[in-house]
Amino acid sequence: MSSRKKVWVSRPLFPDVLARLAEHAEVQAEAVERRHAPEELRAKLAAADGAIVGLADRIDAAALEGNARLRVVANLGVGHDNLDLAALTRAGILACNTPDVLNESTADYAWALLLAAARRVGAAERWLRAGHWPEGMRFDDWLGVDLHGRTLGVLGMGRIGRAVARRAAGFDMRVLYHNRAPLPEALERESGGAEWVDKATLLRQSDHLVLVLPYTPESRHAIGAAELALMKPRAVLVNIARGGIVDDAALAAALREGRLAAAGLDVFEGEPRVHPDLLALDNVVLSPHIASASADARHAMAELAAENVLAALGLVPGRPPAPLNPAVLEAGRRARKT
Ligand code: 8YV
Repeated sequence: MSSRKKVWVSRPLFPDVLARLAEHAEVQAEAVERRHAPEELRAKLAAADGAIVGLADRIDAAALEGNARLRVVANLGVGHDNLDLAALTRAGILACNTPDVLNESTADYAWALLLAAARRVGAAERWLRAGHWPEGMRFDDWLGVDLHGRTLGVLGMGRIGRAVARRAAGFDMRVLYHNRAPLPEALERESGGAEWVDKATLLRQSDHLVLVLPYTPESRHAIGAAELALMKPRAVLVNIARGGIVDDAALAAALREGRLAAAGLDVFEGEPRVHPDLLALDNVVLSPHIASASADARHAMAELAAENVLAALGLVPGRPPAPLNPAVLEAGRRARKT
């Protein structure tokens, strides 16, 4: 039997990253993208020392039941609502994510969605492809809403939120944000001169609102009917954070009834399913959770996940770069000393 550590990779990954893992470990990488049934997930995790998983893999107490082998789970993402950190910590398993390497690309994409939704790019393209242009177009057709000179709101001013805010300077926009606590002044200055306001003020004053907050039980439906009712009727809402932060049915109703100009959504409650009411609307731009999907960002995320696993298993020197439950590392160190 091989004494090499085993690493399971739950999704197809870049060949050079798999080769890097294979220099140090026996790699079992899934060749096809698919969902793993709970029983299969448990079996794969039980047979590995380390795992690289995607957001669709829910790693909770049930997935870890009876697992005596696994030492590290590295998420392919900065968000980690698919990982039950308490269960992983109880089991002495390190959890890691991929922060920072995706900040700029994800912020770029927030602006892509905002611009596309505000200026109706998706609907206009569908109309053109359907051959309607030769039928005639009025001077006052396809009127969108401006970004420049308006107020950008950012709900969730973490690293990605700040990267979104920084870009507002190019559009001469005022930036408001809401977080549990205001940022230090220097960070506000670096983030487009962003000003902290309470959530209701953010909703009332933003011409365009970008959601960049993590998904937690508290942030579920942070934007529902009541919050949408506070927003300006010509506002555009962008969600690049997580499905479930927005009540999709309430949003669809607001968009349908003209209580909001448009929305750009990259994430959905219960994705890959998309609420049928959203699919029926023209004033919403929809994309399949691709905000971090630039070639460079996705590659850097995969590399970081691999380094997390290799370091956690002691196959390369140094600490894992992005631990989520570092108490597990400390406990491991104590155990080795005794
Ligand atoms: C996904 C993300 O990881 O990092 C996150 O939290 O949501 C994304 O970057 C990516 O879409 C792969 O599923």
